[in-house]
Amino acid sequence: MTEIVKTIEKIAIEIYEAIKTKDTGKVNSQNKSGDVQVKLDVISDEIVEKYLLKVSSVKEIMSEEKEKPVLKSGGKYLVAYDPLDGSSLIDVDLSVGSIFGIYEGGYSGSEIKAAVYVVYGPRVEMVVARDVVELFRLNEKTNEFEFIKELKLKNKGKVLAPGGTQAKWFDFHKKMIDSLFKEGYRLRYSGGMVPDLHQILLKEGGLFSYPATIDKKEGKLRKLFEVFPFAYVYKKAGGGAIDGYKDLLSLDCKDYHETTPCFFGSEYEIKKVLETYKDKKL
Ligand code: AHM
Ligand code: MG
Repeated sequence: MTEIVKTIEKIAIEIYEAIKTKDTGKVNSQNKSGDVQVKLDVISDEIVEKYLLKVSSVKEIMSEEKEKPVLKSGGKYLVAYDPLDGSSLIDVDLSVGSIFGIYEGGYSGSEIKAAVYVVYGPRVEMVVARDVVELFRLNEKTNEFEFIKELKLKNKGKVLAPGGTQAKWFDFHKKMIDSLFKEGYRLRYSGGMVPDLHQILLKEGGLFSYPATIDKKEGKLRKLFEVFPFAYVYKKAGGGAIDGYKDLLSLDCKDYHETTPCFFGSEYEIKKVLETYKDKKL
């Protein structure tokens, strides 16, 4: 596992360099989820593949940008990753990130063994969740990631990151978000799940939601590359991660690119979501 984390450090440094120096334009293709790819999606995917396929403990890799996994010989870990999450924000110079879920045995919520994400912001930060959740920061002078602190969520936060198209929200979802704002929560939403979830984690509480909507009952965010890794991080940090009804890590995954509604937050806000959703049918 340490070998994988060390490799992700090298990947992060190279992707960050690409973000700073390469063309931020689009390519003429879509990925499996139908998203228009930017050149940096493709470049980042190539960087991750190049490094991870050399790691002896890795058995297989699966990218948000690929149709199916790439296998190698030996190893036991399956690494599912989103090489450049939030890439639609690349041209407006907002923070983006990379997300990695490390699985053993298969790709389901119960088989995730560790999660790592990297935020490319004014600073490059990496969060590693194993038994505990740890924050590291890139020292650009030495090109080393330095340990900063352990991350823990408090029982309740002050910020909300409510995703999805509001015109398509279910009424009960809208009422829940409105009532949280009436309690005094402030809006903190950039449209990149990595910086949005990073903010809530570092501010020690709050709620990120990407719900089922009238037109998309299965939400937008992908289980393997985005949802399970962040569910692992939030649960290990003492918070919760649910699909509205159930623990996200209790879900299976039948298709590599399957999506699910998702809510990540501290205990108080997750309880509110459960109370709101419990008797609602989508
Ligand atoms: P991406 O992997 O194509 O970048 O999509 C994931 C991103 C998340 O970072 C973010 O929370 C969500 O898509 C926002 O989507 P939208 O703007 O479509 O609501
Ligand atoms: Mg993504």
